[in-house]
Amino acid sequence: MAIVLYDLVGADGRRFSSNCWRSRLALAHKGLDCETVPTRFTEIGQIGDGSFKTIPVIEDNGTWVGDSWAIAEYLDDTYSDRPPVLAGSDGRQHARFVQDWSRSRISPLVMTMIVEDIHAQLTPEDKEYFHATRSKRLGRDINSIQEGREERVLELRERLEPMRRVVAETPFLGGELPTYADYVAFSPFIWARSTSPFALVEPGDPVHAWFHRVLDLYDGLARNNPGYDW
Ligand SMILES: N[C@@H](CCC(=O)N[C@@H](CS)C(=O)NCC(=O)O)C(=O)O
Repeated sequence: MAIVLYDLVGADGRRFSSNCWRSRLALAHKGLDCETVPTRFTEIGQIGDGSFKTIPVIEDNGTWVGDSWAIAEYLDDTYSDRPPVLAGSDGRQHARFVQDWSRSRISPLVMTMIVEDIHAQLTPEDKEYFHATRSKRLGRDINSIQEGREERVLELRERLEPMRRVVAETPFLGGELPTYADYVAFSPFIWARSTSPFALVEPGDPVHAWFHRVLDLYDGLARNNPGYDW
């Protein structure tokens, strides 16, 4: 039976959640069948027993797991006969470092470059919800936050230097083959590509080439999602 993944969607069905894409790629990495349930922000509270505040959430034959990291651990523990996505304890530590680096140094900066573009992709109910929650979270109205992104993207590209040096040498952060570390680092990029024409990286940058390698994985699973080609 396919594993069910509750996946965040925009008004036209595009999948744009950085967190959900990590789990979607982890499932593909392990060759596990996955059935996605398109879910809007305002529908998350209706999932399962109603206790989930965020997605991704998976349901696997009656077992419910929320939180992308917990899902990756659950998949490796439960399907240890398949390729490990976290790749053992070293892989786990590596992915943990990349996740915390990306969450503290990359995603918050990317948010300031695409928050209005995300809002534009939502249904009316989700627009209202997103505007209220993100303006509160960011401490000001989201409608002015993107200004100056042309300058801030230079700062972002500077912050990418540690991973740029690795993917200039090996195809993936995981080495010759991708691991969860790649899916974590990829998540803010697919978030942006799915919602915004504003290019975070440009051709010629090793990070851009790596991004396109991950877009092509699993028969172009992420590339086939509606988005902007940069
Ligand atoms: N720690 C969670 C965070 C998940 C998360 O924040 N997901 C967002 C979608 S990208 C969400 O569900 N937000 C609900 C909301 O803002 O109400 C994970 O890694 O899965």
